[in-house]
Amino acid sequence: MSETITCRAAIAWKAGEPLSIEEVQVAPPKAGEVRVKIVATGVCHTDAFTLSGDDPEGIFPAILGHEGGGIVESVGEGVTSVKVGDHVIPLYTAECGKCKFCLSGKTNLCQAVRETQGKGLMPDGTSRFSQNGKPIFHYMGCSTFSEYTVLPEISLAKVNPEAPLEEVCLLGCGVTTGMGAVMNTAKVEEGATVAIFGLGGIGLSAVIGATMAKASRIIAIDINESKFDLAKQLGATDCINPKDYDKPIQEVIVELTDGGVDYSFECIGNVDVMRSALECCHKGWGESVIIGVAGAGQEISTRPFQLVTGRVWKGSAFGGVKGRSELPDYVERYLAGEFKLSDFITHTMPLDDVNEAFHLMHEGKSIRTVLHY
Ligand code: NAD
Ligand code: AHE
Ligand code: ZN
Ligand code: ZN
Repeated sequence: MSETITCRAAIAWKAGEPLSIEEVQVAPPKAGEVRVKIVATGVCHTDAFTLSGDDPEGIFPAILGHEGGGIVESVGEGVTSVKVGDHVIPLYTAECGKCKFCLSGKTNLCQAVRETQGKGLMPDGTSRFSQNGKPIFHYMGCSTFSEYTVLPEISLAKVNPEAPLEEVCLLGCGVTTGMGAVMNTAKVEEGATVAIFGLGGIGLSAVIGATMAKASRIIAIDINESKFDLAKQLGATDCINPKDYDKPIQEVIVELTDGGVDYSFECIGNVDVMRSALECCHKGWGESVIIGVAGAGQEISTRPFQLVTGRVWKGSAFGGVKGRSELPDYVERYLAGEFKLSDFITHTMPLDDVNEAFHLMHEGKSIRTVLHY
């Protein structure tokens, strides 16, 4: 049986306050659990969203971070699918293979540990994190802003150890989400027209997905034009800044595309843009996928006629990807050179500088910052 580890972690004590790097205690993994030494983690906009206080599930004090890569340090009783030394990617969407959701074959949203995860706790209803005896909450079941973290076995994807964790950590959220939304959720087909709203880590990954799907036109939309170069490099055919027009962006796109796009993706978390993304879709068949996460109390709206006349509104979590059975193959495809991750890593820094990573994100200066431990 392993011992409690004291290590450094970034603690979110309160909504809206900077994280604080402090020592925490990480208890040994219980039955069915695994303790992981985090090697690197990306910083996703969802971390900032929860820290802002807008997340209805936000709970403090907590250790944020959910886009990590690490190495198994110890395993609890009964754990069989991973062993000490394995390289793993933490999953905020577990895959138990047994629950109604897993068995349905229709969704990646395994619910086996979702309820306790949403309360910042492990499946037994307690936390493995504490500081001088006072519990600190987990976050999205991952808490990768800590040198060590504990996850349920079913929340770990075992990946090829040849893959650099400093890069494939991005497959723990952003890149898989964007690519998966295009390929699994929308199932964009060759020749289709696509509009992607928001060119952060998620939107640019959706551009990669659309390029791989051989979409004929990939319209990339952002109010920050510094994102356009990389979008074009990844395959965007048109880059549009809504601020350049004096009419709604959906009208601009409908005109550009002879009636609207076949597929659109909202990768921002702005409910007004979600409406634009739906309404820029082609009558009769256009599908819009919401990926962005909107704050507590916010709601989407459109004229029901938009749906009556054949447009479809969908959402996608983690790109519809089943983490344990499908994520290892994303790592293999990355290793085979099918797509690059280094393009996304605009900044790397130690965990100590996590607040700078948030600052760069809010300033629109980063795509992804990767924190090293
Ligand atoms: P990001 O901050 O890196 O990128 C957001 C981009 O949107 C920026 O380039 C910004 O300039 C642009 N933008 C902001 N307002 C805009 C507007 N009005 N019109 C056009 N562009 C605008 O964020 P990210 O990490 O790429 O995450 C994007 C969203 O996806 C967030 O809401 C995040 O919480 C969510 N997300 C969802 C999932 C999921 O599984 N559904 C997974 C990861 C992230
Ligand atoms: N807690 C929020 C919702 C947050 C949310 O939608 N999370 C996405 C992943 S974002 C990753 O960067 C997700 O997968 N949701 C599905 C799930 O089960 O959480 C709220 O509104 O309560
Ligand atoms: Zn994320
Ligand atoms: Zn399940």
